Amino acid sequence: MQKSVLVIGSEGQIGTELCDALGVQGNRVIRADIRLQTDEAKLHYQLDATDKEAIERIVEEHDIEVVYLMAAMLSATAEKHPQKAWELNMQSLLHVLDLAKEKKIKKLFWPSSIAIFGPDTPKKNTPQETVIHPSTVYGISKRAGEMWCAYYHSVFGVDVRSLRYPGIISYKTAPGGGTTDYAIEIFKSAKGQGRYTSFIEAQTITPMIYMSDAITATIALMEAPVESITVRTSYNLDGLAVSPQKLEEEIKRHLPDFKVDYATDYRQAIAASWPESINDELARSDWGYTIYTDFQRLVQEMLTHIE
Ligand code: AKB
Repeated sequence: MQKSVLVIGSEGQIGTELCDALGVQGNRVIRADIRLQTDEAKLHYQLDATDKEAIERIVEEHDIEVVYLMAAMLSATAEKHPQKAWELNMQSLLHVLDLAKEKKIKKLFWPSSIAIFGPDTPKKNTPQETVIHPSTVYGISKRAGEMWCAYYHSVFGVDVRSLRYPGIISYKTAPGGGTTDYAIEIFKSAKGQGRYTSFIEAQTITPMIYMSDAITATIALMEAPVESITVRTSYNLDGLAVSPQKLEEEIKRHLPDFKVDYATDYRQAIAASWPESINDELARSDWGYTIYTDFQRLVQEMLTHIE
């Protein structure tokens, strides 16, 4: 059945591809973003995600059932603008949680991140419940958001669902301000200049997934029957173990002259504070999380499509 869904942050890295996928599924997709959309064929609003009344107007005008709140300030930028990051990441979430509490929407998706984990979290096969002491502003906001989601679910019965996304690698829309962005820049440089300067150390591993797997997981979670959702903070999701060195080696199989130089900066400490691999048993057993794109295929796809 056709649903009206609102995607806030529709012009961002995940938002653009999520809107397309939701549209293909037959939903009526309303896009909202602080950035303007130039394609007039798309139903789009310019929206500040911290403006509750503006969100509410769109929800009422279009009889929105489901909201995907994808607007956020990511880890690297948030370290530069802590106050702004906190305001955007928290206010926007509390607004949509309140709309769900007031029964103006039925269901809500909100992304968390592996950034909720900190340097003292077990690095490998990180459990769903473990030591969670984030060391970044972004991580703190995501962990606080998870707790708000669990609170609104248990106290007000809000159907809010969430994933702890690993780094997401994609070619359609560039990410902005994340630490894992290097894993996209590297492909652009490989195809452009044949050389890349990495701000992350060669052997620092973080879990990452290809965009199509992130979108499939998001939609699977949102379509799962309510009784199968056992995690109301946010689900752990593992990814492929990616490092600059591994990317360099695999890209070289396609472009033998490619070379990576290293000039690390403050983002190295952020990446090093995150796990290398994640235990995602619950995501797999509750609603069937699967990674379809392996590392070799991901690299091949990125080199084929990135401009
Ligand atoms: C970032 O690098 O900030 C994001 C994330 C891991 O949540 N991609």
